[in-house]
Amino acid sequence: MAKTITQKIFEKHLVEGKFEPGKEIAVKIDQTLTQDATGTMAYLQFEAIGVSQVKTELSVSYVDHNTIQIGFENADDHRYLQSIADRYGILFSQAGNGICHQVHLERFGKPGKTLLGSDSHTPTAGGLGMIGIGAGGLDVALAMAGKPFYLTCPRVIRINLHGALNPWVSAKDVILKVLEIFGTSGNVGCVFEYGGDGLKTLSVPERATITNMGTECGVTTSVFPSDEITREFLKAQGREGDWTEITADEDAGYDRIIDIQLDELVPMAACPHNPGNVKTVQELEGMEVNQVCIGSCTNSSYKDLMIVAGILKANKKHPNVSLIISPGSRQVLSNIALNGALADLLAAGARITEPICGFCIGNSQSPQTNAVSLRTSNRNFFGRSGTKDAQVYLVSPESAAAAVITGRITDPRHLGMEYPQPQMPERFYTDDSMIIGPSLSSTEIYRGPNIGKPPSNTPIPESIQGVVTIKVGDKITTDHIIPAGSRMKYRSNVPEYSKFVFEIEDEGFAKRAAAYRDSGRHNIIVAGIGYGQGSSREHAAICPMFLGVKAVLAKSFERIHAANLINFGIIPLTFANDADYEQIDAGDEVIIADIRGLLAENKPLKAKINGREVDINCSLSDRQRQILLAGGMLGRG
Ligand code: MIC
Ligand code: SF4
Repeated sequence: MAKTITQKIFEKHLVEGKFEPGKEIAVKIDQTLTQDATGTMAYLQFEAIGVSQVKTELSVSYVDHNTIQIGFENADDHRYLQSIADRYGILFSQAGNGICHQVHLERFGKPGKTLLGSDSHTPTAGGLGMIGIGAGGLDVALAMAGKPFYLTCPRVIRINLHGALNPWVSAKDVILKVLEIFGTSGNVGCVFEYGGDGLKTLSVPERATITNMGTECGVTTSVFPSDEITREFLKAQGREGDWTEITADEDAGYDRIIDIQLDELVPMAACPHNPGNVKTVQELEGMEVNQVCIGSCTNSSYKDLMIVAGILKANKKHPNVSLIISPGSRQVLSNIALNGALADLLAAGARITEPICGFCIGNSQSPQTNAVSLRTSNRNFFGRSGTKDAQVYLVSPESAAAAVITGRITDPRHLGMEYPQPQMPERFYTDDSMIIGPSLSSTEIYRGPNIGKPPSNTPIPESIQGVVTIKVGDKITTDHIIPAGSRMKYRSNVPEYSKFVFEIEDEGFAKRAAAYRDSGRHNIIVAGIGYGQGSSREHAAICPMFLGVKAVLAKSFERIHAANLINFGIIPLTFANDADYEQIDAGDEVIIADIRGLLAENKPLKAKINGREVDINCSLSDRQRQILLAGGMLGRG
């Protein structure tokens, strides 16, 4: 039978189940990655599991998110992570070595392998022909302990790219087009698999820009074939030996096929406050711009920065624009330093940061009041820049650089200059000295005062008796649920971090929820479609759990967040009739009688909300129901 790339890789890794879309399967994980903001909790959980060494082929712990280090908390976490890596057999990529996804692509990704990462943009690795999946830290901890990863077997959507991009149009415009077609919700349980004659015009980092932002559509992952272009990239990294060819069979069947003509694409922008609000740059032309941020884990590769340097060479930034550039990795930064492009960026007026997440997660470079900020990163959620009033537009490096010069949103095709076509080095300058190998000795684990214990839940109660503590709308992101930015330094300290749950939606939430919890009532969150979009941060489940949230009743959930809720014993419920959402208000009393018994027997559920009967669903596998009944994964022992 003819097979897709997705099916081929999944089937090679199947531990339980068959490749039947919609059914739960378990797969073997070859590689894992963690980053520091999710990693401390993941390793606390890994320690609690109690194995002596990681069981994967490769596990890498990156430090790239919390590197601002105001106060002792971040540095203490880094020391903790380094000592854990040393003891348990994990490679440790130190702060300053680069953003996890970019470094992983450069140094470790291998076609045909599976990668599970405690970061939602782990699908970046799909640019190399591997299956990279984002998950909560606990799932990654389990994978490091040698356990399989459970997921719904995906439906595969083929996206054929035809022709070639015109000058000034690039990979970011391709994925923004894909976002325009698919939106940011309703794609749970799918994989985007790319094909078509246009692939031969796209390098691995360009492909990785596309797979990186597939995450914004909510798909399980995105994957490209591994071909001669993949081989060339690995060769330039000194890793040709890691190459294998992976292609889809000619007649492979897909759930849906989409065709995109690359030469018809134009510069695009995702408008505030969602990556799915796509317009053409031309439609926005002329809008004054205050800040331009280039980099993050997407569009921060050597080629991206060389194009920007080519555009800005012999130009100065507009005086009213603050220009921030965050290279994706120390490798990228070193290569542009060695070839002189860094000097061109500095001469144009760029502020170069270390290769970290930085501006992308709002823990530095927040823009001025009411700013228009153009960014090449992947998320423009409300409040994510660190200010509540910024209008963030996501664009390509070309469109970003054009605005740097003019001070206004500008279609880069209107700059009237020649499109820079940088030569790719045959061999990148590489230096892995900031990736520390483990000694596997009985290293003492360093625990600073910021590091608490991994919290766990109590088993699901007989009945739920509580209150709708908050009612929120559609597409609530994990940034709404628990902000990152300046609050992210409390990732290892759940009681402290929990004070900020729903901070940007409703400042009173945390206190109210804690008071209900302390008076013995359960907290219930009511939400619209796509609840939990965005990051993999399991704190969006752990902190509500700490505040006594027992269930979320939503029209629909996004994949990673739903899994995190289950892992921490919070029941993800959906409306049988979405219209009931309208009848519910914050403060309504909720009773779900005998929920424990009904869940155990997989029987239909009913809630009584403000005295009205509401039909609700809890569509889970047997395994998931068992986890929930135990109060989450850690409750299962
Ligand atoms: C993000 O882009 O939102 C993050 C910060 O990388 C998160 C992980 C986290 O919250 O630590 C993600 O994408 O998973
Ligand atoms: Fe870091 Fe931003 Fe990428 Fe998340 S999306 S990993 S915060 S650069």
